[in-house]
Amino acid sequence: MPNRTFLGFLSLMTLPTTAMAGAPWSEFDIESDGVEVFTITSADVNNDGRLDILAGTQNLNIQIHLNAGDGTFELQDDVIALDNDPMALATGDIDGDGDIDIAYGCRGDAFVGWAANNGDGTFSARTDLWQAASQPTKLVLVDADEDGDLDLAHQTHNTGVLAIAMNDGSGGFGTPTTLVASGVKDFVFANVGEFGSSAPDVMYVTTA
Ligand SMILES: [Ca+2]
Ligand SMILES: [Ca+2]
Ligand SMILES: [Ca+2]
Ligand SMILES: [Ca+2]
Repeated sequence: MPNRTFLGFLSLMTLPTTAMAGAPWSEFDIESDGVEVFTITSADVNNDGRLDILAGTQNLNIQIHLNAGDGTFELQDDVIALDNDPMALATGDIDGDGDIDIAYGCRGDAFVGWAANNGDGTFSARTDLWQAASQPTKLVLVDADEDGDLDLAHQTHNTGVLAIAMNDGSGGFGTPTTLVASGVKDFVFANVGEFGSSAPDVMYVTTA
């Protein structure tokens, strides 16, 4: 049976088997170099069939921990150099060439952008797309208009803006359309009803 995994602060915990649901989780250190990590996600960036770990860290950096398949990870530092600290990451094939690209949102300048995967887990120079109303705290790649490419939604800290920009199919994005102007705390895309189309709907929560 596959292990269920839980990712914490650059650590990994795994429940040995699903039959041992009451057993304690085992914890493994992945990286502890003292660099603050703001956000993590996982995706197979080098296309070897194993999920790698991506971390947005202080020092304007996105790190990738390549999964060796034996419970160890190989750090790739400064994979994407930024001008501000990345606070949100999202992964998906943004340019439609079959490999996993990375979208980021930074504090400070509040830029949202992305970088293209060269196919082997190395990345070409980043492209800053737009400046959000304030620091982005969540990014989601979703084909919102059902044209076959991943569109990019963001939510901002404090101001609580929810906005989305449509992909031209090759990673070019227009100006984001504001869906909710303020107060958004979280959101998710899912097709919860046939309101005239099969496209994903967006659900969100706001402050009172
Ligand atoms: Ca991999
Ligand atoms: Ca790609
Ligand atoms: Ca590529
Ligand atoms: Ca689309």
